[in-house]
Amino acid sequence: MAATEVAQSRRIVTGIPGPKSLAIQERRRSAVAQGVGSVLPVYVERAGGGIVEDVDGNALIDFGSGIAVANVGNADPRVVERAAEQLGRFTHTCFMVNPYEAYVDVCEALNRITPGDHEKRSVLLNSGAEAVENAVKVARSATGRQAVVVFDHAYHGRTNLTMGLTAKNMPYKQGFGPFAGEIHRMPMAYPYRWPTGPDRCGPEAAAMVADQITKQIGASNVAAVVIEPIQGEGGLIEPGAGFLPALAEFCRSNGIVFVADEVQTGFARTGHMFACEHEGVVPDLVATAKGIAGGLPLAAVTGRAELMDAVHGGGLGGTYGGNPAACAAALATLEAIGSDGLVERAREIGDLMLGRLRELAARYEVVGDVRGRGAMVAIELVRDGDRTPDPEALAKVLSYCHSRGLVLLSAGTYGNVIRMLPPLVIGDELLHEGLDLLEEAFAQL
Ligand code: PLZ
Repeated sequence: MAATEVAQSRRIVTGIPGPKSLAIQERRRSAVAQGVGSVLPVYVERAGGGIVEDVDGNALIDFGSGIAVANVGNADPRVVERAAEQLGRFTHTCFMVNPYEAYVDVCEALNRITPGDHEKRSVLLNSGAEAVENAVKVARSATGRQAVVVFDHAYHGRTNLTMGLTAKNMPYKQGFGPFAGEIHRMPMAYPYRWPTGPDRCGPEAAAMVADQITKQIGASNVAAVVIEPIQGEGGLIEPGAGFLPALAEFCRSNGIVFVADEVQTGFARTGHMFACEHEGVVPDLVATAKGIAGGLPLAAVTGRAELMDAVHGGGLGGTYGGNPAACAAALATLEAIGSDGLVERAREIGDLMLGRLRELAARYEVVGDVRGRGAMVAIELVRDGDRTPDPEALAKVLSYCHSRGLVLLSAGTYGNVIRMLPPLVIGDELLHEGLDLLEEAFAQL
């Protein structure tokens, strides 16, 4: 059965996880390193549209997209066909040995669709972490400077450099140091938790950051400022209005490379092709991955030609970067985003979800904040009538939803944010049904 034929309805026929999943889970215990977690250990048989089907015949509603990857849906037939055609011709030659056209096609497409109409270049890689790490390499090489500025609540990956860039210790960093030097962390413009309120958050945070960079590091020592235009793992934090433009301007006037980590926000997810567009920010370098290739591993750094081309020949690369099947999948994915109108669809999804979540917030005090853009939305759970994070309530809500067949993710430095990232091809009925389950979960609390 092709993924397009996956029936678009929830179906629960066993306990969650069911007996077949539990049997695999048992084998997993003695085969897979236990450091690797799984949010909802039902083992997948097929997936398509807004549904993930497991080996026991359960059909779950997908509010995760494999962490913002399956934006065009799982196993989209156009993506599958294009990748399969490529696999049938050759699987790998290494672009650094014998290059191929699809790599160039993907770079041309990225150069065209990323913000700004300046001359650009791209390099293709395998993962989001690798993209962020290469953006830092480019920035350091082009500026001759070393310092990198990142933010509270940031997530940039699990390699040594990107662990250092990431804010949260558990589970990402604990015991894995020492970390790379010259990484400087700044306050984040977090509207819900800004002491003087959300309206003053953006400008005040920008002024603080500019002051701290100047006083503590020296602006002329900073190679790059790296930021997620909406923080994902850190709790889906949309920076206070004006923060990103002010930061970009500070970078411009100090010769600092402004790097947007669009790994989670990219490719129509937020109702723009890239989240930076929301405030008209044009980054010098953009790191992308996840949604770029419909589920195949691919990542990229795209940016100003003079920065990208400052790196010496042979300075960038990797054996698998820009694998031909992943490139073919990316080309089909980018076409699908356009022809299916997924940027607009992401906005519709956001309107529908935010509307219902605000109703929820009005009824339940535990819902402290509702936020997000497009199909990247979240609620932050708090207790005691103030903003004390409530990770226990989150655990209960997630467990209720998981057991009834809704794939739902958590996030947040304090583990108290429920994050929703449905595939952009999900239908309204499934969205409503998923939100009904969420509502039930709050009623049960
Ligand atoms: N930058 C903004 O969101 C990956 C990580 C899940 P990789 N986010 C999901 C986990 O626990 O490992 C991410 C991101 C942002 C970089 C990355 C890293 O992307 O493809 O996982 O390396």
